Amino acid sequence: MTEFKSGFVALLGRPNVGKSTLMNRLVGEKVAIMSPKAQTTRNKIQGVITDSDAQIVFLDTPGIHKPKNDLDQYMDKAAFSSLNEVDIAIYMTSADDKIGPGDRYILNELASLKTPLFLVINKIDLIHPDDLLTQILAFKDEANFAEVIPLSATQGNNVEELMTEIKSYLPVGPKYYPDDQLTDHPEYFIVGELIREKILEFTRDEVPHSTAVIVEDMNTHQQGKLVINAVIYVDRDSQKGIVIGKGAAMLKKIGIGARREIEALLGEKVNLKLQVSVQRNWRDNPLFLARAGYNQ
Ligand code: GDP
Ligand code: MG
Ligand code: K
Repeated sequence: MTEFKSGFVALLGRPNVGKSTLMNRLVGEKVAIMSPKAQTTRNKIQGVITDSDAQIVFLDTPGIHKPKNDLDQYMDKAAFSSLNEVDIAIYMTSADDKIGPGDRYILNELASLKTPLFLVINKIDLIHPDDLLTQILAFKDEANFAEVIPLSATQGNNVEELMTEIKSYLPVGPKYYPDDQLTDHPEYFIVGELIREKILEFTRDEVPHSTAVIVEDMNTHQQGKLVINAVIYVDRDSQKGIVIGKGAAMLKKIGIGARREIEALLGEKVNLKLQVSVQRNWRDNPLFLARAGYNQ
């Protein structure tokens, strides 16, 4: 019997190389939610795969995959250094894109990582195999890749191979997320993120970074609606005031916006019940972070 493995995988790459498509294929539609908004400084979970022998948590690392022409934005050292804390970093490109200065810059930055770096060349269905070889050779000189995996996220070619390679690099480890949250109810975390995204969208700058959302339960139905209880945690009383708003107007707005997205995600009517609670310095509280599903 092999030991259970688990770990964190950062998925990097320029827009449109197919990161979301790959996530959808690997994890399933429900879990691979992409936010159109710029994210906070925290790593954002893109998806979690739990099977009988491993749990893989895919993270999106904001601040790295910025548009090519915006080289200054790549200089986000904090984002790069967070890559030292993951188990595998994957740099994804598209087979029909030539290697460019943006790729070179980012790969040069990644060179100092201790983390194993995979190159995933997506969209191989779009090119001739000979051109794939040219691509691989062009990239190979730019970094010391632990693995190079060409695949097609839409067709599914070689996606299993990627999974096998990821697993072979993961350490033996625990399930970070309990089964009931991620196999039966992968929605818990994602629903929390959808609520947090609405807070991000509607409140002032200081608030979103101080906010965590924990979905307490989403098991019962009342009057044909799924009842979801969630708690929004903030650092300070003043932030609680902002999130609730005058006459609870802000909380209502957050609730309505989030409910729409949750209903679209789950495909059913939802009664979303939100509470706001002050939890001072929650970012320094490992138990709280684990419960909220954040790894830092
Ligand atoms: P992201 O910005 O990196 O998340 O990219 P998306 O997943 O949104 O994909 C961008 C576009 O590329 C979409 O139109 C996808 O359908 C397409 N795409 C993704 N993977 C493949 C692939 O393997 N082959 C082809 N032909 N198109 C793909
Ligand atoms: Mg995407
Ligand atoms: K959350």
